[in-house]
Amino acid sequence: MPAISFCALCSVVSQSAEKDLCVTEKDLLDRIEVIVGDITALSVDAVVNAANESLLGGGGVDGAVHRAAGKDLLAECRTLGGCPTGEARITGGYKLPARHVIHTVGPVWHGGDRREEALLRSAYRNSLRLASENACESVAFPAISTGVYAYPKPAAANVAVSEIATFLRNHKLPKTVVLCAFDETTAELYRSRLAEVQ
Ligand code: AR6
Repeated sequence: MPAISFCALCSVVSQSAEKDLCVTEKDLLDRIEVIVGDITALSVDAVVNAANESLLGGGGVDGAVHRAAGKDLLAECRTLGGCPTGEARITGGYKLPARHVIHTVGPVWHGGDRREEALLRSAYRNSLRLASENACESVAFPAISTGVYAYPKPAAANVAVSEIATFLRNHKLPKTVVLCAFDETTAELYRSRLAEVQ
């Protein structure tokens, strides 16, 4: 008979003393995957695009997503009328292997006193909500705001992992979230943040 303890994350009584986590928290960590690569190559139900408020394309991930999806993506984006920072919109994936693109707009980093963290949290949360509402079982995120928008990578990794974990605790969908880093440094930040909750 295993010792009864409290889960270190959610405080639910756990029957398993292993790593002091309850069964639910172990399942949760199995649902988050870290990879290094190009998000446009992923066969997931939805890829998240780090867009700007116009939703009409740009550089970085946004440029790569539009190039790979083809001009029909831009045509659908034109019908959306933009997207405020912290919100998200969903479109088809067109020539991408992904069925959908979830376009979200992260904050530009101004030093941290212009609600940047709240806006980045909201970008992750609203993207996950759209994925869930559209029956997406798998969704992949780039490191939103950490390129042109200059959000510090360690702080952004904390926001990503904590918002995704909170959402998955309360929702069955998406079943899997892929954190798609473009560089090993970012992947290592995700892994160490995830290890803290293990
Ligand atoms: N796959 C995965 N990650 C990528 C890829 C890729 N193909 N390309 C870049 N990254 P950024 P932001 C990483 O600048 O900071 C655009 O012009 C990159 O290394 O794409 O949110 C939009 O139109 C970085 O870690 O997005 C906006 O104007 C991360 O993705 C603005 O940039 C995000 O970098 C948005 O800036």
